[in-house]
Amino acid sequence: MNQHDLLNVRHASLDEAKTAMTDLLEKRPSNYSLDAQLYNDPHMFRIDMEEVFQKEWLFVGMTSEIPKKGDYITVEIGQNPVLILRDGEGNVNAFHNTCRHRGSILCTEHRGKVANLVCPYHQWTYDLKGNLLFAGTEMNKEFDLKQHGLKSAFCKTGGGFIFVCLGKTEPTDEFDEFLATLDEYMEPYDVENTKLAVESTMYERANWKLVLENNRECYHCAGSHPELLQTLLEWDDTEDPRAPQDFHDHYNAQAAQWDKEGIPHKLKSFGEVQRNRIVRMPLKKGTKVMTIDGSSACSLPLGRIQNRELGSMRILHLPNSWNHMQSDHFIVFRVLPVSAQESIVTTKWFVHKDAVEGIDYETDTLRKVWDATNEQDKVLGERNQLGINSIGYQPGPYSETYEFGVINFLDWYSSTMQKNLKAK
Ligand code: 3BY
Ligand code: FES
Ligand code: FE
Repeated sequence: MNQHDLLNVRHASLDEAKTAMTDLLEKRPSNYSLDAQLYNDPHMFRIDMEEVFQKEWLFVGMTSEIPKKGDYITVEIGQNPVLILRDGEGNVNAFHNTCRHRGSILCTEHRGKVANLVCPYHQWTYDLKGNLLFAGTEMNKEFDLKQHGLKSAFCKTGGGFIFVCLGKTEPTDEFDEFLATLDEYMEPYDVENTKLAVESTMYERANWKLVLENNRECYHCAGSHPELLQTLLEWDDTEDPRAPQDFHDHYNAQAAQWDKEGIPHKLKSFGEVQRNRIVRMPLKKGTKVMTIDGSSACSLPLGRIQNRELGSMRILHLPNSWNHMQSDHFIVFRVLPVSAQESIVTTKWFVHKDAVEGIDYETDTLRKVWDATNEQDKVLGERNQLGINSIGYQPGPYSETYEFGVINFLDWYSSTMQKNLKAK
């Protein structure tokens, strides 16, 4: 436990912390930020990991990152290393990245390609479906290879997005409906024919909920995001009551064109408080994508897209992802908690698979706006954490017009947590 963790231990045991968590969530006013414990206490963090990150569907990556047999990515969900692997039949499967001999991790890189999975410790060898093929010649006679396959995790895909769930059972909410909608809304982008152009990994000294809360509102945009606001309109909904007539006229003109082209755009949300949400929002008039000057970032548009002015299709998946799909590239964001006050934010930019760096696109141009924005958001999240750690912090009110996305997020967190805690 580091110094920050020790300073914030408030409960003698995990059970005591669970009772306190239930009490805090039951009593919380829904339009106020949370009690400090929920942002910094190590027991509370452990409950977040057990009840949310080890039970709910999480976004991990895109299918086009592992296009061929044997391609894999790895991810750490708290202290659970997970392996996502394409098998010989083209299926994407997830396994715990831990050997059935003495537990070493198997794949040591974040991405790669294998014929079989060979443990680096004593070379036990598994096939692409996780079956143990070979365990040397020294195991005793009763040893049964079949009993020592890799442990799998639930894995589902939709519209090129890969989700995993580490729970014992799959959550049965509206997830399949969301996946089907992703298939429909992502069709124009032809994800299978995209490639990862570049990615960034940022370590942030902030609780994962602060990272999400910050993303769920644009109240802070005017004060912090000059690059993003070159192209982004701060409304998060085509029906946003704050938006002026100008915005509605601009949206209606673009939407009419999108309808002609068969480009899905209408808001779809899933779950009572928009756990999943998809909406295509126009960008500022005269801009095409989120570059500094709003011009195209790649000479090849994605998929069947011809109209460069498709705005940005925003896809939200609680608890750990938001995304921006545009005419010539898309950007996916993934948040993974590390400790009560540490998170990792991974951002990946995708372009058409035939696009050539230096000819069709410049990586610097592609990533500039969101590199700047991520850096600004990191600072905001870290400052927020510092203030919350103070004995002077008291939960404060959210604006219902500007911060409805934050209220929705915490409502989802609170109801999911209470449901999962009760289900024990
Ligand atoms: O663009 C985003 O991903 C979010 C939405 C509003 C504020 N934030 C920048
Ligand atoms: Fe994997 Fe020994 S721990 S082969
Ligand atoms: Fe921001």
